[in-house]
Amino acid sequence: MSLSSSFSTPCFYILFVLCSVRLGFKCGGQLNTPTGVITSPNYPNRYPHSRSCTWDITVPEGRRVTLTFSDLRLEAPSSDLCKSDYVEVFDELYGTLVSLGRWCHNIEPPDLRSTSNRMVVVFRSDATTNGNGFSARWDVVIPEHTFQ
Ligand SMILES: [Ca+2]
Repeated sequence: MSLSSSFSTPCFYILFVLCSVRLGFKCGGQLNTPTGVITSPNYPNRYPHSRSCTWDITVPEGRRVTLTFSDLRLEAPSSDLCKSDYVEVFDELYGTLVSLGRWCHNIEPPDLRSTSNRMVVVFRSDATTNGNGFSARWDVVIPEHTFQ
């Protein structure tokens, strides 16, 4: 049996999906719990190449999201632009996602806070060189001031 024909069997496909999950090829997702931890695939071991993960955190209307990094060790960039491997965090402002910043190498982001009830975290790695990745915790908070 050739590799291509064995790959097309349902059994092989299920094994492929299970292995992909186990090896951290699947990442990101919709998150709606009040608190939790986001890590790069395979953390604290080295993350795989060519990954793109998006975590979309949504908390109840009127609440805010804080994000606190406890570790960040990504590939050192060749320039200061974080183009190879990076973590980028977005806030939703009037229905549009606005970047709060992009971080790479070992520069840990400051504690971040959304202005809405949604925060989006994106992790990207390119095809060469990796690191141990990152770990960050999000929490739901009640804003001190409400203008209603
Ligand atoms: Ca890389």
